[in-house]
Amino acid sequence: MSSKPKNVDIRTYSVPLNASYVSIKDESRELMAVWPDILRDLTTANRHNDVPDVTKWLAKVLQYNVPGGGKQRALMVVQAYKSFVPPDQLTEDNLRLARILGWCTELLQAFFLVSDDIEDHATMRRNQPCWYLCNGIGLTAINDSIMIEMCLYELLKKYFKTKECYLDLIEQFLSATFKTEMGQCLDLLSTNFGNKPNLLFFTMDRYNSLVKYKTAYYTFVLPVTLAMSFAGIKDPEMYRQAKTILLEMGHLFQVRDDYLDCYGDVKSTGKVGTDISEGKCSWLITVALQRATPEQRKALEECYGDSDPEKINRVKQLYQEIGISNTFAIYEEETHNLLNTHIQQISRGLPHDFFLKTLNRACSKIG
Ligand code: GPP
Ligand code: MG
Ligand code: MG
Ligand code: MG
Repeated sequence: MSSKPKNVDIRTYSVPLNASYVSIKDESRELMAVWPDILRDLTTANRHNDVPDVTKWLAKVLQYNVPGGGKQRALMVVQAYKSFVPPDQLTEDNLRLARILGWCTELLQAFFLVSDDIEDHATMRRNQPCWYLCNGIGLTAINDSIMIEMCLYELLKKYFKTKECYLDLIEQFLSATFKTEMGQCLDLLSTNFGNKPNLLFFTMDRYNSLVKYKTAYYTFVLPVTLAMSFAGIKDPEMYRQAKTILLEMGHLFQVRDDYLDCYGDVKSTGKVGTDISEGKCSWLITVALQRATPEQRKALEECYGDSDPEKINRVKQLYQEIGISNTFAIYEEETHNLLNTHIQQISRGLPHDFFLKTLNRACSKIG
């Protein structure tokens, strides 16, 4: 005789799952399988059917800007949830909710990227033209980015409103958003609004604050602490230790992003770098300034933050003379080793395996 309770629809019946390892590729497929439902939730909601032009447009905005990336943040939410949740709560229903929470982080990311590409005068994102450059959209993309942001709160409300963690999830999203915007502000102030940047401000201290705020919180801390909250974790010390490690990973992640802006292959990054022409306070220029001779510094001052291709090439040439690629390789190796050690040192039942896998996936070594 079957032990299944009577009158239960087996499609939604919540049974604990075998927490067997699912590869990232499989998890990415599982996430994609949820996406059509999310798009439908956000664009065919009954209460907006009096503005069909908007919901039609929003569907286009979301489809172009949300699902096409690596989904690193969503994957992190799901993998963290699987690692943190007590086994008896790892049900198909809860996993689906973790995937929806993952899509909320991807909506936040899409909101940031649409805005960031306008602000950075970028041309390509995820191997396609930036949204603001499509069909004359231009600065109206600002409104699209804000709509994408609000979609995440619509989703949260629909699926988490009755959960104990609902308010905490909202507060986490709001707090990470504000931090990211402050980091972006520091990033944009450094460029001196298209005038020559003042390279005296490009110190390692400033760089460290900038990447902590503009990248590390929303890319690493947020996905993991959202998953911890949904998994019912309350111990503040667990959050504190997780945050320390995740901020370090976020730093390495942005240093890699800065390196790839100059040295990455467009086919694999899907974007064309603009850091030198925009005069960004990137890791490369910050380290170059620390090591430059007075002559090299003078040349950097003259050429950095200019869109003239000759000046951009001169900066790249100076990076080569200063040996920045080698400095990066050493930094990357040392930071990886240090992070591995720090992960071994965390306690309070934090899952080492999850942090090691996250490090190797999100900050995998270049070359
Ligand atoms: C990465 O900077 C940081 C962000 C994308 C956050 C943007 C925040 C906003 C509030 C708009 P980046 O410009 O180096 O990223 P990329 O190299 O992907 O353009
Ligand atoms: Mg950018
Ligand atoms: Mg930027
Ligand atoms: Mg970048």
